[in-house]
Amino acid sequence: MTAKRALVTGITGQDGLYLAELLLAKGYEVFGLVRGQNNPKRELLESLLPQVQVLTGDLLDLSSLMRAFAVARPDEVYNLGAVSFVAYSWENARLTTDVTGGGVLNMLESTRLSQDLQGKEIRFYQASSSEMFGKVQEVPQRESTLLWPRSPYGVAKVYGHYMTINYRESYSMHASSGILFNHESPRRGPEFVTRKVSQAVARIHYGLQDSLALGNLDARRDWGFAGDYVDAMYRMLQQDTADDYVIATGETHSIRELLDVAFDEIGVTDWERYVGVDPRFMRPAEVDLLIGDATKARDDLGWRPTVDFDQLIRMMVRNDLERQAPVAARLKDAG
Ligand code: NDP
Ligand code: GDR
Repeated sequence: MTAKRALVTGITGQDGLYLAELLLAKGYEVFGLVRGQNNPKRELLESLLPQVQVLTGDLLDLSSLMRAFAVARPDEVYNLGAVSFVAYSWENARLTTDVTGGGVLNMLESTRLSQDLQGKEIRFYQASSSEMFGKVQEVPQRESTLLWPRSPYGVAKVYGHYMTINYRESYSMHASSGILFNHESPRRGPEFVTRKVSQAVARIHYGLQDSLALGNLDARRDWGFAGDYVDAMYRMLQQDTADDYVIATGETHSIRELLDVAFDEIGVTDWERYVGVDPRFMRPAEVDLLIGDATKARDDLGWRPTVDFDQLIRMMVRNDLERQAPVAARLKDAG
């Protein structure tokens, strides 16, 4: 049997790397879209996963996407590329709208046209987000919960989500949307709160930094492990029928609880002496409470999370302790 072919956008991001590993392990030929003429993350991708075939392209550039589809001739497409940092989306609202929202349309249209050209079905996955729920309308949030986004990022994701549904309904495409709640890992970008905390805790442990400035400590999120969540993406595209699924742990925790666990890993119980609140990290509008109901994914996809909040945060702190150890050793040697 010939290997299935997958095209992944956002392959240099946290989820892209985990998904590429999963697909390669399943025997897929994986093609990854990388943007920019000199993207430093390309090197990292190529050293980590040399089997991935890199294609250059940008979600803003339909011609580059059509070219990537012509080369990859994919059976499955995972659209993970996005401007994904919510705080940044207020300062770069147009760019976020174009990439995170408009990029989905470019990908759907490329999929539709390539499907006609290739004469075979192409299954499509859209990386939708719990940020679409925004202002709390229902607890826990499920597929039918009213969407009320609270950031330019959230609004752009709603556009992509409905466009995916629209292509499914208009053209009978196998287009699924995963409404994923926050998921983290040692590969999480340091701008996101879990990694910002795990990195700072490790540096505080080694005396490399003595304080940590954060924003809203009362926000609550449903945090899971990225490795589990990419498996849900894959499972969605193996279904006979495309659909939308909430992917979440069903547990919610505050930033304060995150700090409790992260500092506990280095034996510190009074983290208040290190942590300060800085208004620069407060958002113009906040999503106060996210907690997801993934019953549909459990029943239809057989998916469930394998890593809980405590394990996840400790995994991240331990990884940052390892990463910071050589820095601390160099500093000690120097003086
Ligand atoms: P990351 O921020 O780690 O990765 C984003 C990826 O998008 C990077 O590979 C980035 O490339 C790429 N990208 C950005 N702009 C463009 C562009 N113009 N053209 C092509 N590619 C582009 O995100 P995650 O891996 O965490 O998330 C993956 C997807 O899932 C995103 O769409 C995100 O919005 C969504 N999501 C994430 C959740 C989470 O908790 N992680 C939850 C719900 C949804 P480069 O490396 O060059 O910057
Ligand atoms: P989020 O993740 O906005 O939920 O989006 P992030 O980790 O940035 O924020 C989570 C919560 O923590 C609060 N917070 C801080 N956040 C950051 N980044 N830095 C701080 O200093 C800080 N202090 C408090 C935030 O206000 C917020 O309430 C992530 C992204 O991966 C999106 O792409 C994805 O769609 C959603 O998760 C689901």
